[in-house]
Amino acid sequence: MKDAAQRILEAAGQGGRVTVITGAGISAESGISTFRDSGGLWEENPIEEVATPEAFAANPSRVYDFYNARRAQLGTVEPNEGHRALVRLERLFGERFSLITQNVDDLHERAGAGRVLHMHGELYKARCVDCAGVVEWKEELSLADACGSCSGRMRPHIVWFGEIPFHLEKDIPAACNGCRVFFSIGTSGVVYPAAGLAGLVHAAGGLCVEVNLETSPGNPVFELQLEGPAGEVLPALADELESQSGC
Ligand code: BJW
Ligand code: ZN
Repeated sequence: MKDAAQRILEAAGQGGRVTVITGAGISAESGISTFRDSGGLWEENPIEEVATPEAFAANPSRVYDFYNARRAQLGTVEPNEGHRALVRLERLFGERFSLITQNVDDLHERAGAGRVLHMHGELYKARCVDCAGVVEWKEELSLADACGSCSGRMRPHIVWFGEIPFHLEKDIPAACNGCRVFFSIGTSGVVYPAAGLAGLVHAAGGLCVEVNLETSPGNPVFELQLEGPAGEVLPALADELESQSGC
């Protein structure tokens, strides 16, 4: 870990941008299922039944049930050491640090993260299908719920397949342009455009670091691969980065 931390600090330099993207793997140790691992969410819930606009149009109750169950479970889990270690990295790098997540849970925020760019939406929000108004939503959502402004149908504030992820116009490009160190943490890297961000940073000469239970062998984008549970790798990395920066 000593050498990894040294390479990261060298690449980040004095003013370089440090950007993190997280996926379902970082919340796995909190008890939230990933999507594509064995026993993952897609096994019992096929994508075409729960995570496309067409699925919502054809059978909204099925889609509401899927997200109602996940929203209810979210209230029973806590952030883990991986989420907390990223807050230490945010403190270390300050304004130079950005956090993008594909996750729809709020565990980064509950661990103490500042600004989190939720590119695939948020479980604790609902959106009006007609006027696109977004509201906090911690309860069950159903066909009976109507928008407070225009009486339209409410849907989960989630980016389904075929829909355009959030923050792509300004904040995600700002986090990735000129980024010197990019961390890809707990994601299988198969869903685009999220999966393409590391490649953009690599092409522009930034150091890309993969943290995963099983790192991707031979992927030329990731010059540094730290294999293991995020809840163990990230605190160890934060210890080294803090110690080598004299914090
Ligand atoms: C650990 C660990 C531990 C475990 N420690 N690690 C061909 C056909 C059709 C469509 C496409 C196509 N090619 C591209 C597309 C587009 C499509 C896409 O990418 N499809 C591919 C699957 C082929 N993408 C889209 O449709 C996106 N929109 C789009 O492209 O719009 C067009 C456009 C974009 C930009 C500009 C202009 C136009 C939208 C994608 C929406 C994704 N939504 C979902 C579901 C909604 C959220 C929810 O319900 O929660 O988001 S899909 C699902 O996958 C979810 C996740 O955010 C996303 C990524 O999954 P993630 O996080 O990587 O989880 P897993 O399970 O895959 O991996 C977990 C990893 O953790 C594993 O690697 C483990 O090893 C690891 N792990 N425990 C560390 N303890
Ligand atoms: Zn409305």
